[in-house]
Amino acid sequence: MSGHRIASDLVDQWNQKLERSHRRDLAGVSGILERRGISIRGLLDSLAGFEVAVPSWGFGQGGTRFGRFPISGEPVTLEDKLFDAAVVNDLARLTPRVSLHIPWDRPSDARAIRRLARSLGLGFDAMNSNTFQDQPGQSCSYKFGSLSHTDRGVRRQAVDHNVECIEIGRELGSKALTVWLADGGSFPGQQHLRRALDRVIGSLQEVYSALPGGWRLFSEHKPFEPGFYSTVVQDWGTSLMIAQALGPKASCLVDLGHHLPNTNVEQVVARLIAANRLGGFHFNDSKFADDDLSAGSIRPYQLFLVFNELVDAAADPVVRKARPRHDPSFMIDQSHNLKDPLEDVMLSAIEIQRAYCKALLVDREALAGHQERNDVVMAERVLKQAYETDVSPLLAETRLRRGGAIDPLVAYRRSGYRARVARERPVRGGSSAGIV
Ligand SMILES: [Mn+2]
Repeated sequence: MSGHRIASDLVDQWNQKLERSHRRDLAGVSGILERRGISIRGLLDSLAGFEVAVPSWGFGQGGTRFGRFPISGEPVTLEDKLFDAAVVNDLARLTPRVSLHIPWDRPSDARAIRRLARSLGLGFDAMNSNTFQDQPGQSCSYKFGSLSHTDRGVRRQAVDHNVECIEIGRELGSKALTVWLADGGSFPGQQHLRRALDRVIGSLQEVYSALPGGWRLFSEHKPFEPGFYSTVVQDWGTSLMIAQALGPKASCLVDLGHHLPNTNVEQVVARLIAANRLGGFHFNDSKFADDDLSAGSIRPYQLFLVFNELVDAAADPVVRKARPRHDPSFMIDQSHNLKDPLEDVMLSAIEIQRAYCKALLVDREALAGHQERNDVVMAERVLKQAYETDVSPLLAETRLRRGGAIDPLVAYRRSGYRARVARERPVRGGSSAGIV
């Protein structure tokens, strides 16, 4: 276990060097926004309440199915991952919760892990089950499915695993379970399309009945891979059918990369809000399919438009009155071969916060008026004006007020953290990190 943190007095020293230019930049954007009638104080208050959860599996170097190129100092244990998560949160002050994956992160002593996390200023977000890989010693194989399997024994094993994830999560203080299934087929005729879904719903009803009070179950869809012909939970429509069949504690999780090319993801989000079943997000970005690239790296405008729907819904009295309460969870789910994972998670969280901040700048009254009058150009201009505003100084100010770094990337690199943990953590093998 590598118990390093970045000393707060070092962060203060680096902040002092940057503070004068930061103040000038903040005054610049504040002037622009005040002329538009936007309250800087209100904006900073909204930003202060915004958080994103980080994935425990995002701190190791990811891979593709062709290979993995480990970097030095990768976390080996769950404790290592928590220390890495603490560094990200200490610098960016945006990611105080970690989303765990079972069995990759099964704690040997859940109470000790919870204590360690608390001492690092961290808590736990949704638990993620795994029935897409066979684990050593398990009696049944998931080769032909898990919760949808034709064999009752396989379904039983997959249900028991999900219930175990809930039990571990309860000990850690988590409040949600995310279920993503690799179940599906690669050839026509392999699977009865309707019965496969019936079996998934039946199995999930058993998992649902094991949810403690205050817990939520997120159903995550994905159009293809590993099944290349039919996936059982392939889109938001099927995911919504599942959530509605289960009950009010079940809702849909939107992984931004889990859509076919050119899908209007912000409209999917709007539909799930309308059905009052938007449970949360897995943020990432993609060019072609489920590429798991850094959030905001390929389609930042799409990310902004997703947040535009969320900010709009948060202010809508109809949505506010809905029960269960509209309160989506924000989580990062990404990994790849090239970047330092710690830097990638930190910068991605900031890109997500940036999209949220820009969505807060949208003049909703003006937009509604242009929509009513069918003034296409002016309506688009309202969105573009918000999107094109450089909000970086506002994000830096939010970090600074919470005790973080004005420039977290430079602070991280100057800290020498990666080199320090590289000396202490053994090099991991080349196996795939596994990304869902
Ligand atoms: Mn995901």
